[in-house]
Amino acid sequence: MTKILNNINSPKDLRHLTQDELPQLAQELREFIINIVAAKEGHLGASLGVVELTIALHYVFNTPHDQLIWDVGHQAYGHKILTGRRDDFHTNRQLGGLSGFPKREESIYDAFGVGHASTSISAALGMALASQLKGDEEKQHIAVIGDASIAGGMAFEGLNHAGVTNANLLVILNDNAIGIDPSIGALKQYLTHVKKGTPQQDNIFEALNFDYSGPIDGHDINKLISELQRLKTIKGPKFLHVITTKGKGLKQAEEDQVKYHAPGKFDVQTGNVFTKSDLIQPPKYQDVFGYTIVELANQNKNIVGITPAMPTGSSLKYMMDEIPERAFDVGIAEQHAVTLAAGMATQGMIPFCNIYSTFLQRAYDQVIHDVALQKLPVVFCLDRAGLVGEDGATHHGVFDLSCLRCIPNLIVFAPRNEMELRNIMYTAQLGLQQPIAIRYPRGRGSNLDWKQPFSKIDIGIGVQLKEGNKLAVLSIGTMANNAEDAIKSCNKPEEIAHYDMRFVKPLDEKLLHNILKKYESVITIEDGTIIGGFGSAILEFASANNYKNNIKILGIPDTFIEHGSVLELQQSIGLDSESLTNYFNELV
Ligand SMILES: Cc1ncc(C[n+]2csc(CCOP(=O)(O)OP(=O)(O)O)c2C)c(N)n1
Repeated sequence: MTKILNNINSPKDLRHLTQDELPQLAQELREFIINIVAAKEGHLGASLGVVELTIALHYVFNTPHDQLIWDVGHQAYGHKILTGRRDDFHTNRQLGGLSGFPKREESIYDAFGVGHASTSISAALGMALASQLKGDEEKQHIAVIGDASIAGGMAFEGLNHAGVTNANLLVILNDNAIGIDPSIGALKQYLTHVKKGTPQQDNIFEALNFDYSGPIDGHDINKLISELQRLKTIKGPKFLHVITTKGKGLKQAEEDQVKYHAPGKFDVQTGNVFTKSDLIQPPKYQDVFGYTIVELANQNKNIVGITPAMPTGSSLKYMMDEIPERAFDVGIAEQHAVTLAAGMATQGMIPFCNIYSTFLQRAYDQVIHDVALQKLPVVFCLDRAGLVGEDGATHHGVFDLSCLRCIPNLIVFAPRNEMELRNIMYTAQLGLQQPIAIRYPRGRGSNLDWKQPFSKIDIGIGVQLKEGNKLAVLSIGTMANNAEDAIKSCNKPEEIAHYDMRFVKPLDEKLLHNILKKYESVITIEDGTIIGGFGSAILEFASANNYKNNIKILGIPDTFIEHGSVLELQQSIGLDSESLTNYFNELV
């Protein structure tokens, strides 16, 4: 039997199908997604859950003229495949291939670039108001947002504004009761009541002036189509509540929704994930954080843990399981997470606020205004710092060092290995009088023997890792490993000294004076932006102290880095150890 999907090269082709053919197409689309994600990795459960919704939306609406915005965008694989990217989809998330998220540059069907949550309503409303200003009353603007993302602050801000406009906006709530981990909060409880048909309060969305309909079964294509057709004729802000199952169509993905959010490679026939043995591998940094906070919190009753919607990803889950009363998942609410931590710190608690580096960007003013300005001792643990690989430009944690370095009162530290992460966490809860940001990368360290007894780290003190007489390499964080490997492979390793400065702020000034007096040539290496980052700090120090050394800064150039493996991306900007070796060889 020829596949319907093979003939769908754009939504136009889709609109030529009869409604009866659509369930078959849904089946094929699911299989297509499963086959490719099984082999190539990526996000799975969210896209499987919206297969019918995706087909119905492109069937009913006149995309790309009508604007379809996916919140977060990790659920948009079906959308990509139906909008002319089927044959390229096997390149998803690879270097030079399709992005794992909607991206305006990639397709005219990707109305808005996404990756971070809770943006879709504001963006769609902006488009709808623009259409109105241009006198276009017919154009449709649709935001599809999940139940976890709609609880994010900006989504509420968008709803609040939309409700007092008559913009042609349709918000579709894709309610599967789960984000990456189960959704949390009073709104989730409310939605659960609505689903059971026992609304205890007035309808929240009606109260905000939306024309509310639902909840409807998001896997019933015919129902979806007739409801979307009806909504298309209604003016003003509309809200459709759709119930779906994350992972729909793959048994394991429905049953273990957390694991199958992004399962890695799996067996298409059985659905089972291929497991890599953890026994012989060093731990992931996130697990070092997770185990260590439990260990510390068991000894120190003032420690609390906070995560905005990433219990599994951050491994705060270990503390949530073991000490639930002191570990908080606050939902996709980075701003709230930071100010909540600030509030707790005023009362003598020691909050460990774990946020992915890229998502901390959402809470920048809270770090400045609510934490640093008041010198509150919040411990920020910033996971996924540096290049994160396949998630790409929306997710690289490369701005943190430069963004945080300019904030008074804030200590900025980057561990070069697992022990350093443990020890700085230990140090941070001993009674710091100011906030600290600890940024560490995605993935595994290199140390099997990481669980050593704690020892205190002196704030603002760097270390010399290797002696040398001609060139000084100053690294920060896990770039120490690249530098170390690079030096070993150099023609004259004995001429290169290596320092792990550890603290971007405060700088180890005594050590820096020694370095700048001894070495004419200095290279700084960081996996953060060159502009304003660690190397900049060294240059500023040298300039302020009238040193005339030859200082070269290696780091992330002034451009957004796309997706690919971390090694490939490092190679593309000369931060891998081989490129570093070549660079060092030219200087010694
Ligand atoms: C600002 C921000 N914080 C955290 C994340 C990480 N994240 C990606 S998807 C996701 C869950 C989204 O769940 P939901 O909105 O219910 O959408 P669904 O997966 O059901 O489509 C989270 C927390 C993010 N992308 N952006």
